[in-house]
Amino acid sequence: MKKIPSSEITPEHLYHQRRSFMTRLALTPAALAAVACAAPTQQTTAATPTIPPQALESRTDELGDPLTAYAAVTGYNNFYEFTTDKERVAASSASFVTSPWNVVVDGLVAKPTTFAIEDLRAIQSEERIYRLRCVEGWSMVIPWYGFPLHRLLAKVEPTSAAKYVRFETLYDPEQMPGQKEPWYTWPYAEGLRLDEAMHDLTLMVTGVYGSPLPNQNGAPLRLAVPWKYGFKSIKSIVRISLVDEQPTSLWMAAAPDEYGFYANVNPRVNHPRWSQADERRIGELGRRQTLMFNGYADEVASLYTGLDLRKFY
Ligand SMILES: Nc1nc2c(c(=O)[nH]1)N[C@H]1C(S)=C(S)[C@@H](COP(=O)(O)O)O[C@H]1N2
Ligand SMILES: [Mo]
Repeated sequence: MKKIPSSEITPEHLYHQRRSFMTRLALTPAALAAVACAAPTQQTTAATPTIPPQALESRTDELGDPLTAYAAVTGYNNFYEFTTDKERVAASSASFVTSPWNVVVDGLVAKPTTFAIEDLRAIQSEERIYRLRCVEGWSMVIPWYGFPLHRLLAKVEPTSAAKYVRFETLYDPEQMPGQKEPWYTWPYAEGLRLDEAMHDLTLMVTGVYGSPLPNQNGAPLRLAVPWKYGFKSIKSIVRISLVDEQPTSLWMAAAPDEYGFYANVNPRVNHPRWSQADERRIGELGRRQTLMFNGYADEVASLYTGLDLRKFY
């Protein structure tokens, strides 16, 4: 298999912007002007952490890999609701309002409930150092803080008809100017099979690096599914629904041939436009081999026994 140098890879958003160029041309000049003016520049107002994050950077994950620098974790982000420029997400999301915040958990459950974010923060939580592997070919090691999703699902009691979990990000184009861009189906949505959602590694994240989650990382509540590509880790969640049909994620809707429902990190199944065999760990020179299930195979491979991972990518 021929490897494509990373410099030749078109970032996913540019590619889709090109593909959707006709849609964009259909906009009126006034609408185009509004889109162009929609991304305000804000000063980042980082909350003062109790522990300086740099004091925590010397730690490692269970493979002995060092944490990615705090500056990169909070300064190089994907959050298309704000901007597709990774280095500007922090500034563009600085004034995003995340309080008050409610999360609806509904669908095929015995006890549908609307939780205030404070109720979710009260669920027994812990720090988890996870690798995040973006589908674009870079990765980070991030110390999240949060609770396994199964602790929340236990409170609402999924019925026997529930087969999947669907997650949805806030829809608020005034605050999230990216949602005015027509080439994606907003709000951002993601999904997991119920057994994936119940797995203890599946974390609902409320903090990072010893502090509450900053806006750019998906405040006040985001998902972390460490054996899947980063795009599954949906940010700023307002709804979690138990459903009986496989949810369609924003990425599946945008390009079904490129982004499947499973999105398990797999060095043997390439993206149609680039190799997934290796990755650039942010802060390191050179590239690393990508590990099957992002290094979590011992924990999760059994979820996929008998599943053709080329077909169900
Ligand atoms: N709502 C929403 N969630 C999202 C995204 C997004 O654009 N919008 N980007 C995803 C992608 S592609 C990645 S790699 C991770 C990045 O998380 P981080 O910025 O906290 O590292 O967030 C994921 N969650
Ligand atoms: Mo990503």
